[in-house]
Amino acid sequence: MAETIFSKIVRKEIPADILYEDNLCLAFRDINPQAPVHILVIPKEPIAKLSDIESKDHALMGHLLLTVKRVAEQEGLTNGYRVVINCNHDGGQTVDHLHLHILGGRQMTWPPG
Ligand code: DGP
Repeated sequence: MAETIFSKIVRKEIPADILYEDNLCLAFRDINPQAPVHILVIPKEPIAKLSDIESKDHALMGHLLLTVKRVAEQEGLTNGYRVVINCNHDGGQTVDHLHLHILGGRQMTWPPG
């Protein structure tokens, strides 16, 4: 897949406000926050989008969700939060490196735009 800005963040070639890191993933604050707390959780492996994951990725996907829970707790989102994965063009995805948005710190509304 084509290189994205998120691969550069993984390699620490550009700065990001990193909140959690392990051998599989990274969590950092979104540069354009849509809520008081807006964090992105990404796999270090550059999977482009959700529709590209395969059976071999099932443990990684579970790890990403457990990381969402860990980081949300770390951020004190005890009242809840929203997790969003935008997939491909119609999903509103703008960076072609799989990422989970954690949005919190305010009441979310439904339906999303
Ligand atoms: P999406 O629309 O789901 O592809 O979301 C991409 C998000 O990535 C968007 O909310 C803004 C964020 N973003 C884009 N470039 C950067 C960057 O260089 N640093 C950080 N921290 N976030 C970025």
